[in-house]
Amino acid sequence: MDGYGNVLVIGSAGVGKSTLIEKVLGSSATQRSVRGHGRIAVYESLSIPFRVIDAGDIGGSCLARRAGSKAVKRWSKDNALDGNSDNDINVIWYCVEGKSRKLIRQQIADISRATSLWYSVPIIVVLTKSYSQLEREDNVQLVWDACSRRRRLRRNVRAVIPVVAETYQLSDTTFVSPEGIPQLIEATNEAMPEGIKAVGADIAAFTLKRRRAVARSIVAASTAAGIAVGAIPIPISDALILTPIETNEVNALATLYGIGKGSASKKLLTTVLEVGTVSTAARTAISALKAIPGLNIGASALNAVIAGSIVAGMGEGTIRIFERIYQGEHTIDDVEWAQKALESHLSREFVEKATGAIAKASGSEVSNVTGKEQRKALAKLLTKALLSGAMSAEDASGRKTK
Ligand SMILES: Nc1nc2c(ncn2[C@@H]2O[C@H](COP(=O)(O)OP(=O)(O)OP(=O)(O)O)[C@@H](O)[C@H]2O)c(=O)[nH]1
Ligand SMILES: [Mg+2]
Repeated sequence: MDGYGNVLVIGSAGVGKSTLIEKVLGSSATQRSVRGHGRIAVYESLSIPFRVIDAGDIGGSCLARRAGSKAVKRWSKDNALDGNSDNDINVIWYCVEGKSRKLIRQQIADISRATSLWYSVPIIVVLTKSYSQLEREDNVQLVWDACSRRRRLRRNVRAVIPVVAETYQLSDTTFVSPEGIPQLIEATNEAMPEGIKAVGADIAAFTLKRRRAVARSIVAASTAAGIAVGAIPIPISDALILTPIETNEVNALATLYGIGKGSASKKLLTTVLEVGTVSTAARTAISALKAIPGLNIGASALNAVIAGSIVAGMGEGTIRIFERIYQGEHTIDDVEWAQKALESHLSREFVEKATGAIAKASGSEVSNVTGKEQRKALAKLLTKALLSGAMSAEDASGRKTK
């Protein structure tokens, strides 16, 4: 591909470079094997206007740095020999683990050295694994402070972005949602030289796709949480038991689609939540699901699957609403429209799909296993049935085994 910008990813072993790249480029990314220098990997995706080059751990020891920069140089040269003109590094993602302040301080000290070869290339500092929401702001400030003391970094560091590339599970029912990927794509495009920059509309279309993938992983994690809560043997008389999970789900989706915390959006969010918890639509959906005849699964599995369905249906309906607001087709003041849209989603299409999924759940793949295994199988089945469109298994599962 010609006319492409190149992003070089630098960071110590295990900071999360591969995970980050995978989530930015999506499952359609192809990895090009790089001639003669196995340690660097080059990723391309048709739907993103830049190449991503994973140089491995070149921030750490002097030796690693030398080997790494040599490999990147060789790549540039080979690329030029192949007749490609776009072999310059245009932007650097410097990855630092955002989990501990001590680590951040240490790794920031290395930025200068690790990037010295690319003297005037813009740098985006990515705080990977930024699981603690409370610390994100302080950590970003910490990085800016550290960079402001060095002239080259002051000039080159363009953005500091806390990222959670994939869902981080805290317990069966709580998790940290992915965050920061769309911001990273936008900031990267912003930092590209003028001739390479993608036009606004292209980037918007691309981040919309990435947002959708992130949204679905939020809903998938919420659904799994709903299943875990539903499996606890207390009767679900109404959907109230799911309120904390749905609140978390809706808030995470709102953040993802840039729906703020002001009073206007508060009304929208409250309304959306009411539809999913106390509304007639939610109750009717639950009774409809409970009334499916001839199910061959135990009471606790049935409760679990109903709870999961409601959370998944809510999530899918909410994504549709937030996407349309994000695209400017509606505003956050269109509360009545949102309410109707979600109610109609929960009452027709959803019940139909969920009924199919639940009937399937009484089949062997779910009823042959118990406990955690069963909950996992249920989560897989529900996200597959209830989240529309082309959601890849990777997007749905959140955690990928390596
Ligand atoms: N839940 C979660 N796990 C993450 C995230 N980022 C990284 N990890 C985990 O951290 C570990 C290391 O991540 P990698 O992406 O392999 O790190 P890397 O920088 O490519 O590591 P090397 O290739 O060895 O240098 C893996 O087990 C990842 O699953 C994240 O955002 N969320
Ligand atoms: Mg890796």
